[in-house]
Amino acid sequence: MHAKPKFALEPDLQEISEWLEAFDQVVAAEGPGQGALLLEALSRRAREAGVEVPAQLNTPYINTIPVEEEVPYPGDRLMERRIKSLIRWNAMAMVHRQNKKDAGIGGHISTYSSLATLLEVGFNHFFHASYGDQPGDFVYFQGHASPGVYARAFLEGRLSQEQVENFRHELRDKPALSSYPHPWLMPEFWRFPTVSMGLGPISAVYQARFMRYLENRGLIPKTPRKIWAFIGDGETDEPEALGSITLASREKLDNLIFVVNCNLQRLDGPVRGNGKIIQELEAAFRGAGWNVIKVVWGSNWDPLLARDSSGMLLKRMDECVDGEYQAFKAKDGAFVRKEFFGKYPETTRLVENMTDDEIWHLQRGGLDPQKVFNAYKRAVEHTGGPTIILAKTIKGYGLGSAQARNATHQEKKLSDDALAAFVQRFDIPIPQKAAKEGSLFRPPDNSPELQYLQERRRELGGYMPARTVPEKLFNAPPLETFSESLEGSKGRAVSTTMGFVSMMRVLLKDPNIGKLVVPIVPDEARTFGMESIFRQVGIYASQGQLYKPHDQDMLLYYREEKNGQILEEGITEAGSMASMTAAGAAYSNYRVPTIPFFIFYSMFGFQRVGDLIWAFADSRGKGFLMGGTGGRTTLLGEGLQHQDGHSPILASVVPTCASYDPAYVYEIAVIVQDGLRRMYQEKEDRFYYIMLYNEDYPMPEMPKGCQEGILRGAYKLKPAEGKKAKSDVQLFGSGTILNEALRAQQILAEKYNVPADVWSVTSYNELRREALAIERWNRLHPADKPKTPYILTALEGSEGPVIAASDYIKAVPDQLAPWIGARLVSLGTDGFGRSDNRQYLRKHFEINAESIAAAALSRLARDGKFDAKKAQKAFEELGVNTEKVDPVKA
Ligand SMILES: Cc1ncc(C[n+]2csc(CCOP(=O)(O)OP(=O)(O)O)c2C)c(N)n1
Ligand SMILES: [Mg+2]
Repeated sequence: MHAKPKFALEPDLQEISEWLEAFDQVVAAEGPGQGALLLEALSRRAREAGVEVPAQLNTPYINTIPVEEEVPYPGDRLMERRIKSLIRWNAMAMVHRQNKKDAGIGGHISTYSSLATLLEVGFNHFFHASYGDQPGDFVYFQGHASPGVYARAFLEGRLSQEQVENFRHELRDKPALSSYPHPWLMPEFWRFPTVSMGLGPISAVYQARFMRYLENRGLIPKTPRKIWAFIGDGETDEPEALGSITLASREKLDNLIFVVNCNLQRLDGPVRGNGKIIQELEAAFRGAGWNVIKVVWGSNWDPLLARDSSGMLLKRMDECVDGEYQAFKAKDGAFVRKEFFGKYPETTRLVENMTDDEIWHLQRGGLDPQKVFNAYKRAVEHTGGPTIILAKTIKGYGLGSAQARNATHQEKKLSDDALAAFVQRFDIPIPQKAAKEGSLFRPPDNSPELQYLQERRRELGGYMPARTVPEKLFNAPPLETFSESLEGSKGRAVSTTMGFVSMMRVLLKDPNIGKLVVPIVPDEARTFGMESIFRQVGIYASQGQLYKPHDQDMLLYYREEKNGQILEEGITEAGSMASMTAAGAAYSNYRVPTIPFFIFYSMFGFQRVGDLIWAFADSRGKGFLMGGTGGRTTLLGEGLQHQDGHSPILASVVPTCASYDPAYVYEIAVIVQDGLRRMYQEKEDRFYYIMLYNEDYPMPEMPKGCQEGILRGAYKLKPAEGKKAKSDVQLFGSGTILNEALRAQQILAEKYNVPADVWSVTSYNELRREALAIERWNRLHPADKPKTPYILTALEGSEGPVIAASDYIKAVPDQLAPWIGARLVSLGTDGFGRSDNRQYLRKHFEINAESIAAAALSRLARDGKFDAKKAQKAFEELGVNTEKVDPVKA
C-alpha cells in the first residue's frame, strides 16, 4: 500500500504560470544572478518546510553556452574547412588503400570522421606546442583516430608520403606508421598511448595533478599549459575513464579538459540506445564537481530554438533517445522531418519552410567550428576546476551510406561510388580514378591551405604531437651513496622493505637528485614502515594542511604540505600507476627526470593494473615498481587474495621491465643504483620491478665480487663447507626463501653428509632473457663458435642437480629449463594462498628448508647418487608429508 499523498498532485496551472511570470520579471529586471539567488533561497525554504526538492544534475538537451554569449570565430572558416576536408580525405584514403592492398590490415575511418572538427579547432586555435621555452599543452588523442592525426602531419610535411603509404606496414624496412599512438614505436611523434580504452582519461587526470605537483614543488614554472583528453563516448564505460574524476575536482585541476566525442556509437552499436549519453555524463561529471559544457546543436538550429515559443522543440529534443538520434543521421532529411519534427504540430510547423535537404544539414554541435570554438574558449578560461566538453557528433560523418550505421566502426573501405561522392562532397581536387584508388593528396607547399595551416602552427609554437628527450638527464649517484645498505644490519633483524625505506631516505637527501624522487603509495605507507618519510619530505597536498593533525606532537606525524614530496594516492592502484606514468615519463614531457618509486602490495600490482603497466612501458616510462609484502608464504596471515606467488611471471612479459627478487638489502642497493645509472645516465628506456618482503632477519654485509651476479640474476653466495672439493647439489634461493635454502644446506650437510652450494638468484627473468639472446645469436650464426649463456658460465664446475626454491610459482625458476632443465627441480608456491604463519605456509607449499633438503635427496637418489630408501626415509625424518594433497589443488 502506498501512503496517501499529503496534498493533491493535480497541477494548478494558473498558479504555476503566475510564479513563472514573477520569476521572469526578476530575471529581466535584476539579472540571472538574482534569479539564481532566488531559487537557492526558495529551495532552502522548501527543504525546511519538508518539501522534497529533487537534486537537479541535468540541464535541458541544448547547448550550455547561449547564442548571445558566443564570440565570433576568429579563424578563416572556409580555409579551415578546406584543410579539414583534405585531412579527412587523406585519413580515409590511408586506411582505404591499405585495406584494398592488404585485406584485413585494419584501421579506422569512422572515429576520425566524427572527431575532425573537434581536433581541427584545437590544432588551429588552442593546442600550444610550447609556452616560451617551456613545453606546451598535452593532448591525449582518441587512439583509433590516429589516421586523422597522421593525415594532418602529412599535410604539415612532417610525415612523408612513403610513411603514410606504409600505415600499418611497420616491418618492411621502410619508414612507416604504427596503428595507434605508441611512443615505443614512434618515439619522436607520440607521447601518450591511449588506445586501450580508459587509460587515456585516467592518465590525463593524474597527469594534470602531477603538473600541479611539479609546479607546487618548484620543479617547473607555472604556465597556462592544459591537458586535453579526447575520449570516446563508449570509452566512458571503462571504470578507469570515470573512476578518478573526483580527484580532478577535489584538486581543482583547471589545467584539465576532457572532450568527449559523443557520436552516440561504440563498436557494436549505440552507446545508450535507450537513453542519452550526453545527459548521463553531464549528471555524472556535474555531480563530481566538474564544469560541464554541452555542445549538442550546431548554429543552424539556433533560429529554430529561438522560434520555439511553445517549448515543444525543446521537449522533443529532451524526449528522443540516442537510438533515435542515431537513426536520424543514418537516414535522410525526409525521415527527420517525419520522425523528429513530425511528432507535434508545433515542431512540424517550425520546419515547414525548410527543404528536406536543409533539415538534413541541421548540424550537430561537435561538427560546428563556431560552437566548438566557444566551448574550448570557455574551457580554457574556466578557473577553479576541470572542464568536460560533451560534443555531439556523428560516427562516420561524411562517409555516405556508412554514416551512423551500427557497423560503422568496422568500416575500412568505401565503395567506388562512395569514394567518388566523398571527393565531390569535400571538394578534393583529384581525378575520379585516383579517388577510387584512395590516392593521397597534398597540395603544394605554397598553396593557401598549407600556408594557412603552417601559419597557425607557427603561431601556436610548433607541431603536435611531438615527443623529445633532453640530451642529458643526470648522473647516477655512486654505489657508496648506499654504503649503509651495503654494510649489513650488524646482526639486527630487519626486512628488505625496511632496508629499502632507509635507502629511500638516503636518496631523498641526495643533493643532486633527492628532489627528483617521487614516492608513490596507495594508502599502504604504514604497511611498509614509511611513516618516517611522511615526516622527512611531507605528503603532497595542493592546499597544504587545513587542519591540525591529531598526532601533531608525535615525531612521525601525518604531515601534509603544499610542496610535499610523497604522492599518497589513497586506495587506487590504477591512480597510483597513472601517477607513476606521469612521473616516469616526465623526463620527456617536462624535461624533468623525476624518479618514481611506486610502492604497493605486490598482489594488487601486475594482475590488477597490468594494462596500465603495459602502457607505461609503451610510454618509455622509467622508475621503480616496488612489490611490497611479496611472496605467497612471507606475507603471513593474509590468505588467498593477498599472498602473491606469481607477479614475477606477469612482470616477465613486459619487455622493458627488469624484475628482481632480492634477498638482502645490499642486493637492492646494487640493483637500484645500477637502475638509476642505466635509466637516467645511459638513457635506456626500461624500468624495474623489485620484490620487497616484511620478514625480519639479519642482513649480511655485501660479499666481494657479487655485483655482476646480482645484476645478471645469480651468484654463488655460500659454497659447501668441508673437505670435499666439490658439492653434490646446487641450491638456488630467492628473496626470503634464500634463508630456507641456507637452512637446507645445513640440514643436508649435518644430517646426510651431502655438501651443497647455495646461490642467491635475484632474477630468473634476467637470466632467461640473457640466455635467450645468446641462444638466438647461436641459432642465427651456426658457422660461428657458439656463445654460452651467463647461467651456464656461472654454473661451470658446480655439479649436481639444481634445487630452485622461491616464494613464487614453479614457473619462475622453470624459466631456466631450456638450459639446465635436466638438472632443475623447481619448488614453488603454486596454488591458492592460506591464512597461517610462515612456518605452516612454507610447509604447505613444500618450500621450507626441510622440503628443499628432501627434494635434493630425492633427486640425488633418482640420479643414482644417493640411496633411494634413505631418501624416502628422509621425508619422514624431516617431517615432509609425502601423501598430503598437492598444494596446487588445495
Ligand atoms: C580496453 C579496450 N577494450 C576494447 C577495445 C576495442 N575497441 C576499440 S574502439 C572501440 C569502440 C570505441 O567506441 P567509442 O569510445 O565510442 O569511440 P568512437 O570510435 O565511437 O569515437 C572498441 C570497443 C579497446 N581499444 N580497448
Ligand atoms: Mg563513440
